[in-house]
Amino acid sequence: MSFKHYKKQFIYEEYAPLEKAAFVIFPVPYEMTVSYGSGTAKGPDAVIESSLQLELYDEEAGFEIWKKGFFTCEPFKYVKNEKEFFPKMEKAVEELLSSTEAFPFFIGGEHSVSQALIPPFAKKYKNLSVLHFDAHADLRPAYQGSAHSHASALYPISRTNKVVQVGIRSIGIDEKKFVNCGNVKTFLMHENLEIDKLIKKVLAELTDTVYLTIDVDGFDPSVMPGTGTPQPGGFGWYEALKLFKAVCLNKKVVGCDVVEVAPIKGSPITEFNAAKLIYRLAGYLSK
Ligand SMILES: [Mn+2]
Repeated sequence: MSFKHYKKQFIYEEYAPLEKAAFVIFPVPYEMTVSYGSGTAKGPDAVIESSLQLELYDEEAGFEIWKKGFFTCEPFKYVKNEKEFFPKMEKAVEELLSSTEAFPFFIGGEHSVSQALIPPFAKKYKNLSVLHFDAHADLRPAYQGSAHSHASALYPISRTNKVVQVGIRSIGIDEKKFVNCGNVKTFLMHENLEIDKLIKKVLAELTDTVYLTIDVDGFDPSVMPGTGTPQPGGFGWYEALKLFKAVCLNKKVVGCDVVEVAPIKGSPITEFNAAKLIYRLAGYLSK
């Protein structure tokens, strides 16, 4: 499989060729098991289009991050068939990891896509841990008849790899038994409101090599209102950035997904903020 350049480009029209790019943007507009609000299939394009409104200069990084090279791939073909989608997506990620050293940002799509995104990283990197930023624990073995539900996003990888959860403020009684059990460390939001203390604990729990999965509903809905199943009381913008920066500077972060952006017509806050988040993370990763 060759990775073709998408006609829409993240941040700047002058894209770097894949072999020179420091970052790959991989849109994954998969939407299948949404339980309430729909629209995550439109998330990747909305984020990419919003990125064109960002300043090329990042005021925190102090330089124009786009010059590191962002290669935007064609979106992974949206197949409305779980049995077909997940193995194909996983294979595509494996191929991406073997064809480039560039850091991948996957843009969802619903959170279940992480089930296909993370295993190739777990194969490539020994002792990979996952930082799971989310309002929901997503630890159900299956939900509404599907093991590939957004509510099951982290269950498979949590059977084999360390998963550290932050922002969690919605857990079903049926998934409670998987919380703080085995490989799973869960920092409930209401018990961890002091960000500096939380950061120390998170760094102590993560292994040296980390995959970052960001469900935008981990943020407070005032920051990311456009998402399928919002919950009150999430991370503020600067709190979350402080956490992500600490992880990027102290660990080897090898991949990231930003999922569950469901654009609201007439209010582009969520996709704008998600685009800024990706650009800012790229700055932290350019250290
Ligand atoms: Mn969630």
